[in-house]
Amino acid sequence: EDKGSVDDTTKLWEILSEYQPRTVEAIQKQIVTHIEYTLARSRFTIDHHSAYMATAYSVRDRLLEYFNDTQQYFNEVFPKRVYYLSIEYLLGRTLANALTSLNISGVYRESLRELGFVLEDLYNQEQDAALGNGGLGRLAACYLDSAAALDLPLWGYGLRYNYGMFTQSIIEEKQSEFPDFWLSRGFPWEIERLDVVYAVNMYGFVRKATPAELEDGYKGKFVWEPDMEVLAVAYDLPIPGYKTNTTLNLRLWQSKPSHDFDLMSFNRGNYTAAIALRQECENITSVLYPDDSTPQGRELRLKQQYFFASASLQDIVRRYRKSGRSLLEFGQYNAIQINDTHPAVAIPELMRILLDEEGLPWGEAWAVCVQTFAYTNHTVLPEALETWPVPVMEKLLPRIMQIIFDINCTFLSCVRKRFPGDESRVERVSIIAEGHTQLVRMAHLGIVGSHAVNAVARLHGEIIQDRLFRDFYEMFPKRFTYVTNGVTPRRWLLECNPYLSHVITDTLGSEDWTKDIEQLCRLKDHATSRKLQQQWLMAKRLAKERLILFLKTTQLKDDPNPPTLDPNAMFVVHIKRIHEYKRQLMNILQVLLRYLRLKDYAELVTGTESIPHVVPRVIIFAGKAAPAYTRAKEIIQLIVSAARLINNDPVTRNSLVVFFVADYNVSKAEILIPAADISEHISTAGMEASGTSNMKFALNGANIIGTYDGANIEIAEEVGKEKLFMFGANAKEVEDVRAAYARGEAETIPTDLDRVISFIESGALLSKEERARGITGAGAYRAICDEMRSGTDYWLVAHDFQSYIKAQAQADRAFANPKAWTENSINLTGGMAHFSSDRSVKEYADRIWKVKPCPVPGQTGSIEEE
Ligand code: 8GP
Repeated sequence: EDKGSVDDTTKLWEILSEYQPRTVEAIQKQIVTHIEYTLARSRFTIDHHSAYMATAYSVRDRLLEYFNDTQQYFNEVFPKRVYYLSIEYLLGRTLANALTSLNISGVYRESLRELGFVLEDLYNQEQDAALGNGGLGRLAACYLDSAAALDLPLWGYGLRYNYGMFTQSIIEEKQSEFPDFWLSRGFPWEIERLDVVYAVNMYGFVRKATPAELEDGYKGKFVWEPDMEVLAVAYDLPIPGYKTNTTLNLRLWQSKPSHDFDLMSFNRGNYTAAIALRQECENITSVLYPDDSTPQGRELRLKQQYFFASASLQDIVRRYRKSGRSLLEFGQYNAIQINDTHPAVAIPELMRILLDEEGLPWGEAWAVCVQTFAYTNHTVLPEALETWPVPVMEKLLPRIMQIIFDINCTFLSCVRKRFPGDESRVERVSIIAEGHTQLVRMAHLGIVGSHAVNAVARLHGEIIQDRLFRDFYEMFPKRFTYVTNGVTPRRWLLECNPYLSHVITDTLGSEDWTKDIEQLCRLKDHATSRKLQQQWLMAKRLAKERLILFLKTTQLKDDPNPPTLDPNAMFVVHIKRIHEYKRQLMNILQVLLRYLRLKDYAELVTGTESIPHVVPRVIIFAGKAAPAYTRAKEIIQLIVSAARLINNDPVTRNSLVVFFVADYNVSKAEILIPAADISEHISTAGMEASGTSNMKFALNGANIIGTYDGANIEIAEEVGKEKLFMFGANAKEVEDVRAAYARGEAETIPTDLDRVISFIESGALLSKEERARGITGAGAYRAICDEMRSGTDYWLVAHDFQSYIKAQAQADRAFANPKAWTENSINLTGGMAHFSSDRSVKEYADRIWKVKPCPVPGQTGSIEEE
């Protein structure tokens, strides 16, 4: 390695180990320096965005001080390390988070104030990093935060997509998708590592190694002769630990062509072919989950996954090898967590490296793999149980396919030994599904190649053991476990809800709860205190006012006749991906019933300003539908058109307001969650693996209307189920009901539901434009109405409807008593310690990864300053 030409590095070290001062004056100078030298702006061209960028660069400088120390310390101590491989990271914004972690928000606020900027205004200049889709990606982000706070030697690996999750707009009451080019205004937090580059092989063929090659030092038996080579370039994102010196790394790979497009061919006039190759390489990290409805799209996804797995594994192995330790001990020093099946191809990739590049015998290489890997399943829905056609894999990754066949062969011979004559079992568990086209089952590969397979909540654990992976559970009972998800209390309470955080700190006498979450339990001792209740109500009110302001300046900006938004109303929030199993449909149908009932009631009490004895509600939906998911898009349209009808009805508008907030993302969640009185987690039982927003809401003192599903069950146990509004069929009952439906035993739909469906069928929700086009009746909602009327709807909306209405009515009654409501709310927050991601990550570290914290010793300019 080139160590540079300096002989005496004393001076260099001296300066390097100095931390930049944290006085207001010093920070101001750093910010201004970035304005002038990094951004090349003059004092006449400083706008909010450049002030944000310069501030971000100056904060990044400080992050790098910790980052460098941390990485150096890990290299010296060489602890067992964890690598978290995830195709998604929903990070959200960074500035507030970094300032909170480093404990320097105050001094930055002051520095900026004197420069003429309000820190909070700059927060809004930052675009969300939405390199993910939903729960799985946000969980990965929470786990990074906790791992850093707990001083665990962990790195995340992911992909640096050029386009994040699509931007959602509502046009003519429908979802439209636009590309989310999140990098367009620059991303100041990352470090481009043009020197950390790996070549990833694709296509071509495999042949036996020749005697000459073996003599020459080639260690493997086979040689992969690729037809294409793609380069993976590293981009590092420092992940600061809250109030600790540890700053971890999230390394994201970007694809790049390995030879600049063929100049010769270009000069000969093959312009398109030359550029096409370049494009093909760059496409690999251009979007998250490329459309897989075409064979090319499916191949691109597999390419993306292998690119990700190979670059990460090469990097991990190289780091380990530098220590000079034996590869046989690799699993004692490295744990790799596979977040769902997307990175599962990492298992045969590690085998490839160990066999072909390191020359390990099969048995030893396999033992290393199983010791190293662990796999998390995040859903029982088919999207997490990926399969790849063997011909596609064979063409793209010939050596990997060969290794998978070998893994399967060895595995199946174990199965046959354990269960002689049980060929149907062999067929069920095989990594290769037989059929017209053979398929590689990535979940099976994940289970066979890992020492631990975990679910994300207790019920989900039972379901994967008893149903989804039952045969595997019978073979490897010890491998299966669950770790109930958690959320980081830093982003999801301390940062997003400064009002409530102040009240909590004030009540508990210190801010220790932000790190030692068990402290929150002590809130329960004060739940009946009048003083606390008043402060608690005030905090909720402030959060609601912040949300109202947000709605007024966005959603309602151009509305000539906006509905009045009363902070005393009950705010009900339903935010998550739009999916049939999450049953936003059931909610909007319930809202329409409420509307119809209000109209009935208003007829009886005409002449009054607002309808007496009714708890006014503001109901907010948000979430994105997958672009190809027609039914989910119809549900959005139904919500938006219902909102239009309801919000414009002068009779009900003081008692009921409905919003669909477009383009849901992490930073919108940070405004919505603190303002909620109630949140909806109403999935068909057995379908929501865990849910994590339920935890975020309860942490912010919002109640839950929920089914006996995922983590709702454990939350109910923790806080007492009488404190929540639980309803509906449980997972076992759902199975029984579905079995009855399958036998042809349809249910009669409840009268209330029938009323709502008839209302939709009457054409009440049609827009002016739709009417003008001659559309009548249910219009776009025909299929939804028919399904509801069938009496056999798969998601049990009709079946659960009545008990859902009852739960809603209970909530109305409870909200009418503010004292009891607030006491309950305090107890909810007080009961959430168990759902901190600090607890979850500790469980992973102790039970699955077997790693210990590796706290980085303090330096000057420490975190303690504020
Ligand atoms: C989600 C689950 O739906 C949710 O219940 C759970 O809380 C979360 O993962 C974290 O564990 N699953 C996904 O986001 C998911 O399966 N995404 C698909 C793209 C695979």
